Amino acid sequence: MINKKVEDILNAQINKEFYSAYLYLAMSAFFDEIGLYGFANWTKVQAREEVDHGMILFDYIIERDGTIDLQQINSPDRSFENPLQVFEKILDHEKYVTESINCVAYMSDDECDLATRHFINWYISEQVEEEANALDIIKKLKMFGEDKASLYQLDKDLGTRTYQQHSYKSE
Ligand code: OFO
Repeated sequence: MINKKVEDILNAQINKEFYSAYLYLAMSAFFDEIGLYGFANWTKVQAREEVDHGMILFDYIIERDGTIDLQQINSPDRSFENPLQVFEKILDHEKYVTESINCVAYMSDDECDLATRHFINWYISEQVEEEANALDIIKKLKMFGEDKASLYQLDKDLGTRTYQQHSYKSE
């Protein structure tokens, strides 16, 4: 049986992961509208990964004999202007999610829930990767400036990203 405070913070995290999926889908639609189909692909694949993040939490709560509490998902930000601004928003959002995951870790420690403390390590590592990915693309976009040929090449590169289902137990 899972501790109530830990259960609550995990349920709140499910909501944040599904919000992340909404946010990336909104970004994907924006990129599609402006004809950057590789960027649209990259953000759509990321949206699917975010759903996996939510589902892994969902399965974990059930495995611990907890209660699922699905909360309302807010509409995502849609004030997008250009690729650099979108990826700066992504980095800010992922930093926020990292803080949120850290709070789950702190809560697990406070409540002496070592199973959740162990479980959440996977998310801590995942957040390092998510922030690094966003930062990498920001650096490239800043380096290219107004160079359309480089943007075109990056769009092609981001178009090669493929979805692979994330699964906590298999990793
Ligand atoms: Fe689920 O990591 Fe991004 O938001």
